[in-house]
Amino acid sequence: MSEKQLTRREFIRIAGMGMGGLAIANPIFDSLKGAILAPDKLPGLYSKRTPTYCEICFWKCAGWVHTNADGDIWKITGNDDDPHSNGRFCPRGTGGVGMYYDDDRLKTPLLRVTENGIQKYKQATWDEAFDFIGNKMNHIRTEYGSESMALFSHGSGGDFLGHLMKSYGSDSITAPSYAQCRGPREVAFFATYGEGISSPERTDIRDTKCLVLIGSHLGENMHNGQVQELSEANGKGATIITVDPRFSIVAGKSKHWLPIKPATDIALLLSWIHVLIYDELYNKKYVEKYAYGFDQLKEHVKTMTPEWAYGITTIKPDVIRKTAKEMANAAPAVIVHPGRHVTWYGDDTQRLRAVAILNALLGSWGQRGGFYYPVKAKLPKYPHPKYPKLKRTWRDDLNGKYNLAGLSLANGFVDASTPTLEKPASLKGWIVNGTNLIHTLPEREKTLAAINALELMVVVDTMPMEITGYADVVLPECTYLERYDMIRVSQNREPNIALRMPAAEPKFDTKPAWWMAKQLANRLGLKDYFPYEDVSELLDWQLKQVGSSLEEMKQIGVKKFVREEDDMYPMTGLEDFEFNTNTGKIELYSTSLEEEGFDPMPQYTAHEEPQSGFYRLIYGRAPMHTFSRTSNNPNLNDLMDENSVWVNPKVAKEWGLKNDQKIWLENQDGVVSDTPIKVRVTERIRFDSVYMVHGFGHTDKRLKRAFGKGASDSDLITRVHIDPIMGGTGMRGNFVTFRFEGKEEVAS
Ligand SMILES: Nc1nc2c(c(=O)[nH]1)N[C@H]1C(S)=C(S)[C@@H](COP(=O)(O)OP(=O)(O)OC[C@H]3O[C@@H](n4cnc5c(=O)[nH]c(N)nc54)[C@H](O)[C@@H]3O)O[C@H]1N2
Ligand SMILES: Nc1nc2c(c(=O)[nH]1)N[C@H]1C(S)=C(S)[C@@H](COP(=O)(O)OP(=O)(O)OC[C@H]3O[C@@H](n4cnc5c(=O)[nH]c(N)nc54)[C@H](O)[C@@H]3O)O[C@H]1N2
Ligand code: SF4
Ligand SMILES: [Mo]
Repeated sequence: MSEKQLTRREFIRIAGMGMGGLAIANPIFDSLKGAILAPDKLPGLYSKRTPTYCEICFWKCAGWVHTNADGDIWKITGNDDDPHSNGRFCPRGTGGVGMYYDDDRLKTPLLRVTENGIQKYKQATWDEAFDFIGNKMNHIRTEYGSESMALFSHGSGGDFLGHLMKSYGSDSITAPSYAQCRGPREVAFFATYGEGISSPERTDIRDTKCLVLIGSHLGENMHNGQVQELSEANGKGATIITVDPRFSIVAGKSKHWLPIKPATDIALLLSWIHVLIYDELYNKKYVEKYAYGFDQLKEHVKTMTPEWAYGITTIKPDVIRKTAKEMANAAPAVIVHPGRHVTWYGDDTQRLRAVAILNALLGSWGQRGGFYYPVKAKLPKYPHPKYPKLKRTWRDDLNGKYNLAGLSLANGFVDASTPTLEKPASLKGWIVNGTNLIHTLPEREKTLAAINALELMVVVDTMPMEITGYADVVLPECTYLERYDMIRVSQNREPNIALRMPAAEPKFDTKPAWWMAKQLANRLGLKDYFPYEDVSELLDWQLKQVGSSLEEMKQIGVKKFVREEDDMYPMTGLEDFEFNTNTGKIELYSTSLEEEGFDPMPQYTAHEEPQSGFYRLIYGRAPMHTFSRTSNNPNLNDLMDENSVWVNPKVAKEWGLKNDQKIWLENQDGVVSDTPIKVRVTERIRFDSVYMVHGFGHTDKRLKRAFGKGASDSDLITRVHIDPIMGGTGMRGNFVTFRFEGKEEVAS
């Protein structure tokens, strides 16, 4: 659908969305037409459009913010030249306006004070806030070394705060998007191909003939370009195979839905590998040319037949064979999708290794319809003095573990901030920017214990989220619609860049992160690292280095460059290629894992099963929300204001549960959800599991719309299974039962 085909029917759908989201509640492809809005090109309605890229999720679609004659932000639409959005925003991005208008926003800096023995926040000026932080950070530097300050950041402001941290003398910078999200995938693909997947994923979905989704619920996982390509591929007749214990929206559009017993995917993957090899369905020439360790792999999976896997996964042998054949028939235009949030059961790197191996056998890596080779524009860094030398790095806190982790671990920082009997904490202060760690990190008790031991806790946020309640100082950031950030530079088929600039003045006494970082630098004697008055000078300088300018980007928003070489699918003609692995080959047998003492080829090991009366807690996304960040957004709250817990009818009958009945969930450790949740009785979930959307169950009363609505999976993830290879937190080994009474005070 392009804006030129905007029909009356779609127009009604669009209108319908604002009135209650009916379009979005429909199955995926209908919903996509309604949900991904075509840009409105009606002339004269808006007086101005300003370029931006979206901050409602990390797909970072580029678009236009439309303001009316009074300068009020009116709506946001996609930028036609943007490869992330192709001119269409998802419902969340469209609803981004609500973030700007949310009257619950943080409005001024806040300082924790104690009055008459009671701790509370007092409104502070920016100077007071920076003086406080500056003093504390100077103290931490002298007393413990600058490496003892850490930054947790998920979002654009991290560029500036990260630069501040490095200038101050710390590389303790982390994000939950690694060890709680895609870390195992990156490590597994790196071990296999010498390259990661990164974001936006390098999956060539638009040209694929067969897409295999393993727990990857595209369509509910609303990463825009990917979902559009899925829709396009489906329209061209691509086969979709979905492996999910839940009948997800995309499962409903799939030729094969494999309702796998949770936590057994490795067995299915190994049996697929078995079938491809022993039924000689794999791409022999490709494997001979590029792969290392085929004979060992063949031996390894010898007994891992579909019959073997059936006993583990509950997927019938003939279905396993049939689906393996489907993949082979489509090869090399086939994608066994690596997913994105993959920290499930602790053996996640090995599961993703099995996915990577399967793709290698099908010859899909480096071929059209499989995985392409992405490129990125190169923007030179703005010159600044050298960062100080570090006495220790984040890796030192891991005590020699997780050497294959490419990035730092947020959970590792929590451990390093918690003093034990054996040693004091090595991290003493946190700046937390754009991440609601209370809902984001599993094992909340650990996070709280770490926070409790800190000497300084600063939170930079736009909303009074739970994490802000633990800060010594809260710094209110203006929303992405009111600020500049760094130029978006991300991988894609063609190099491209996108600009975000303010479409309106910051509301209240809020400021952008670049300004905060610069002010703090002044307090810390680091002025020279921020040698500009306004960040627009930096952006203009950078843009001019690549033949553009701020002026030009303000007009076009997105600039594409020409891909210099024709090397998007380098394995098409079996050309020579040296992979960035120890052997220079695709490693079916991983020498780097072996060197670190891990299984060089994936093994299936059984995971704990729910006790009687308990069900595995699984979770995912809803198309109209992003994690916990959007639940209070007036526009998106209007579309969906609470989550529900999906319960199989058999289970519901056993417990006497009815649709819409409010219950509490209690986990294996006796922890009860802070808030109640409505029951949804549905065949779409297996009898051994329950499902809920992550991001609800807020307990901060300052979030007027979201407070007490639905429940949080995070309340119940008190147990994690750490991936021994890279330290990710497997979060799906928790089991819940139902309780009919709970904490009433939040239920109001
Ligand atoms: N239980 C459970 N835990 C999970 C997941 C799950 O599904 N279930 N998913 C995991 C995954 S995949 C990921 S990637 C992470 C995501 O983890 P987070 O990114 O921490 O997720 P959010 O809950 O959206 O928290 C975002 C915070 O940023 C704030 N914010 C939004 N916009 C801005 C801005 O412009 N500036 C600033 N300064 N702040 C802003 C929001 O108000 C909110 O407090 O969570 C992981 N943790
Ligand atoms: N609308 C929306 N879209 C988003 C986000 C958002 O917040 N909102 N967040 C984005 C981010 S950062 C990420 S990381 C992605 C995450 O999205 P994905 O990577 O697609 O998915 P997951 O969260 O890993 O998986 C959720 C699915 O896994 C299924 N599942 C649970 N257990 C198992 C199992 O043992 N085996 C199998 N095969 N399936 C299982 C669940 O039923 C559910 O359908 O979404 C992205 N897109
Ligand atoms: S996918 Fe949606 S929420 Fe994410 S960046 Fe794009 S428009 Fe924004
Ligand atoms: Mo994620």
